[in-house]
Amino acid sequence: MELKYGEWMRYNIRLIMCLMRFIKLSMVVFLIGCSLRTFAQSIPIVNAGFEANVIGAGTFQVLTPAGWSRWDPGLIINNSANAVGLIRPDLPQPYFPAGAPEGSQAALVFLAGPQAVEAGLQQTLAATLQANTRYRCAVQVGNIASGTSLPGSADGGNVFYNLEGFPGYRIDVLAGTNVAASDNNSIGATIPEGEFREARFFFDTGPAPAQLGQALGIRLVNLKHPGTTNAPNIEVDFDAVSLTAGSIPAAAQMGIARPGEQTEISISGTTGATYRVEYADSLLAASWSTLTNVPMPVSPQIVLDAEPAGNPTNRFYRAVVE
Ligand SMILES: [Ca+2]
Ligand SMILES: [Ca+2]
Repeated sequence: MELKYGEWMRYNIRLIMCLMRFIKLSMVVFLIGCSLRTFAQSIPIVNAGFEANVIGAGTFQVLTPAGWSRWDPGLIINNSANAVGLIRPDLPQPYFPAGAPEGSQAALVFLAGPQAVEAGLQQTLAATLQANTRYRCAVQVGNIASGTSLPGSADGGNVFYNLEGFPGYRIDVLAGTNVAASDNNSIGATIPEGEFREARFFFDTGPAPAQLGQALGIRLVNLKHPGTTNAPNIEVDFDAVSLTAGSIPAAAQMGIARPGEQTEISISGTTGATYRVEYADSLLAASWSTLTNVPMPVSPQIVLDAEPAGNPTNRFYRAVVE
């Protein structure tokens, strides 16, 4: 299952709770409860930040990072044209001018050979798939920029690489040998050359998932989408891999009152979750504004909204699980 953010919104908007008309303001207020994400516990991942094998400052090395193994269905990794390894962009260099997003190092999957076959890294975790659980996965994905290698790198240094373009990535969460959920390059086109961006997605399990009790796993893939001579689409980099598990939060239950010049909104939800209260002047608004984030140590919680500027005739509220 793959859900992009916009799809989460459509999927999770579940109920319109309340409609009240305030004669004084000629203001119609709607409340909507919806859920997007949940609080959660972190699942241990060995060497999740690729810092365990310390390599020379500013260099890259060809190796299989500790705790990880190769994902190589086409048997193309030869430690030359196609390789996995580490990069340490902690000196001035063109590859990632801002360095690694976590620690000093990131993983690399370099596929410069002619084979149109994916490859990458994977790890089987100690944790197993549970029922009635929301799993959330987040990974920093890097689009390396062209540059010349520093001395001490696997190639000896002073070698120029044309790394323009981006070959695409996929992140799989595994349950046994099955893929439970994936992010198939959803942000690939948005990562600038020389930068990282966080890819994240979630999935829920039902009361009796087919892979119940089987080991979870993470797979980080370079899709090897073909490029051009000028932009050959060679390398994807990964860092800060995380997977969390938590209860599936309930949609917010909302109520409303108008005791004075402020609108009083009550929110009931899952204890431990945080709900983001948003508003808009139209239910069809392209974007909603954040009123406040509401932690839920106990339920319900009350938030206030002052009389809106500009005297709008309608205001809609919704609560989203943060
Ligand atoms: Ca790192
Ligand atoms: Ca690139």
